[in-house]
Formats: sequence, structure tokens, C-alpha cells
Amino acid sequence: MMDSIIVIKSEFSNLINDAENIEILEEVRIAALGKKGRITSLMKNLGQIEPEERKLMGQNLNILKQDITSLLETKKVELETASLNARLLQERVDTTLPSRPEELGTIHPISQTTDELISIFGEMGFSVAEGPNIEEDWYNFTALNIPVDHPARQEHDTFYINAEKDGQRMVLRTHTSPVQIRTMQKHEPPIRIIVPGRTYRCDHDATHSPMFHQIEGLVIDEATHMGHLKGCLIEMCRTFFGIENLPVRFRPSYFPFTEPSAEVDIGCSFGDGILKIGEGDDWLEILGSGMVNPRVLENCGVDSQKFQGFAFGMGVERMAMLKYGIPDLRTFYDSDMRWLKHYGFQPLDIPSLVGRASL
Ligand code: 2NL
Repeated sequence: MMDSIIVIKSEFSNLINDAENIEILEEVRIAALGKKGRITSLMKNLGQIEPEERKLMGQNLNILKQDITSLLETKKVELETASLNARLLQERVDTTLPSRPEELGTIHPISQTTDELISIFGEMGFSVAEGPNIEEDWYNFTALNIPVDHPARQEHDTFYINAEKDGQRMVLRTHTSPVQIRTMQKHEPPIRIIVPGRTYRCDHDATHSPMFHQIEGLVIDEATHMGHLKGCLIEMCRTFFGIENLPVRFRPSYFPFTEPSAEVDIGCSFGDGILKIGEGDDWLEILGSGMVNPRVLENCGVDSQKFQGFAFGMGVERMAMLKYGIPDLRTFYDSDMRWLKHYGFQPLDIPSLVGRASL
């Protein structure tokens, strides 16, 4: 019996010694000390041996169990340390490696141009107002003195929505003016806001997109007059295009919501089919404007005997195309990465404002 204990000890010692990993070591433990393990079985069988041998045998088996347990424990720590060291070696971070190249996006010319115009008007004391893209007919047309039979109200110009509010069909706003109407209803003059945003018209060809962007402006106060309109828009044109003496011309026009109305042109040349802004004796239309029609003021609950003001509107795509030489309107909405790389901007790059004394 004692012989077999010595053999068992040496067998398991060798197995423990040779175990290459934790899994093999666990198998060895089960073979020795598991429920049906060799040492466990011997201990279970103690009762069947002669009482005079049993005591000594019991003591020796206990010592064997302790020895094997302690060998297993030592080997386990050794294997765990080795495997941790191997992992640490393998997963070591090489901080000298160059970083992987990251594709950086750019600011879309529409966002850039909108931000530039907001900055320019912001300096003049305007705040930004926004409103819903889906509008009630009253805010988009009626309040603006656009008659029921006006061509703009026709199905082929306006997207009518399959929804009604107070018996009125809803529309996708055809201009950002409804936001000015809402502002006048809500706030007492003085008002000085610009309204950038998406607008929609049922029109799609080389020079029209069913969705496009506008910036409109509205100033209402007790003594606002045409001189303020002219000064404000001349300043905006010259700052936006970065040309100090840019010729700006006001040409009589008509809008139902303004009286009098004026279209604003800037000086340019078209020689050899190439457009140059700020030189030559041609003119280029860039925005519409006028003194707010008193009917519109009254529609919004503003006392037209006490208050008057001016308004204007421009297309952001058109302003961007003229300033940045983008030839085709449709490319704005293609999400073509090469186009965005070429025409896009880096954050905080607002060229028309760089170098101005006040910034
Ligand atoms: C254009 C012309 C314009 C307005 C927009 C406006 C808004 C209110 C009252 C009066 Cl609430 N007017 N907006 C006025 C004149 C012209 O836009 O050609 N836009 C691209």
C-alpha cells in the first residue's frame, strides 16, 4: 500500500510538472482529487482495510492529498503568470506607429454661405428666427397678401400636403416668410430678424430644385424707411462678396407683400461668357426687397399707423454659386464626396469676414 502511495505521488508530480496549460492542469487535478479521482477513491476505500493499517494509511493519504494540492496550486500560479506575460507581450501597444488616416468631412457650401450671411446680419444687430417647414395656407399666402388666384398658389408651384388644420390645406412653405408672420404675431416691434431655412416649390430643372434654401430678413420699427433698407442691403452685398465699392442698384419691382418693392442688382461683367462680380457695366439680380405692405402688418396685428419696416429675401444656392463659382445647382444635393472635398469648407473658415476690423 505504501509503495502505491509513493508511485501515485511521483506519477501525479510528473503530470503536474508537465502540464502545459491551465486546462491540462485541471484534468490532472480531477484525475487525482476529483470525485472519482485516484486519491479520493483510496480515501473512500480506507474503511475496507485492516484497522491496524488504517490509521497509518489514513495519515499517509492525507499527506499525499496535501502534497498534490500544494503542487497543483504552485503550478497553477506559475501557468497563470506565464499566460499573462505572454498576453502582455502580444498586446503591447507600439506608440511609435503613425496614426491611421481619418477621412475628415467638410462644411457644405449651403451651410457655409448661410453662416456667412448670419454673421454679416448678426453684426448689424439681427437675430435668427426659425419655424416649421410644413405650414398653414394662411401663414404661407393669405397673411402675406397673396390673393387666392395668385399663380404661386397653383398646384404646379406649391406642394400641398394631405393634411388639414381648421379646414385649411397644409403646404410645404414656398418661402421662409411665414416665420416672419409668426414673429410679428408674437412679438411687439422693434423687430430685427433674419430667417434662414429650407423652402419648397414644385419645380425641377437645371436651375430649380424642389427643395432649396432661403434667407429672408425683416425689420419693423417706428421710423424705419427705405434708406435703412438700402444701407443694410448695400452693406450686406459688399461684405458678402468682399468688394468694398461693389456697385449695388435698386430696381423697381412688385411683390404682393411689399410696397414699394425693389429688386437688388450688383455690378458685373459677362465678357467671354465669364462672370466677374464688381467690374464692368452689366447687372446681376441677387435679391428681392421692399417696404412691408401695411396690409401684411395689419394681418399680423401690428399697428400700421405706428410701425413700418422693410423686408428682403434671397436664395442661398444662388449666393453660394456666385461667390464660390459653383456652376450647376443640381450638384448641391448629390452628396458626391469629390464635390464636397472640392467645394466644402473647413470649420471656422469664414472668408468674407476675415480681415474685417470688427472681427
Ligand atoms: C425674393 C424676394 C422677398 C420678402 C421677400 C417679406 C416677408 C414679410 C413681409 C414682407 Cl413677412 N416681405 N419678404 C419681401 C421682399 C422680397 O423675397 O426674390 N426672394 C428670393
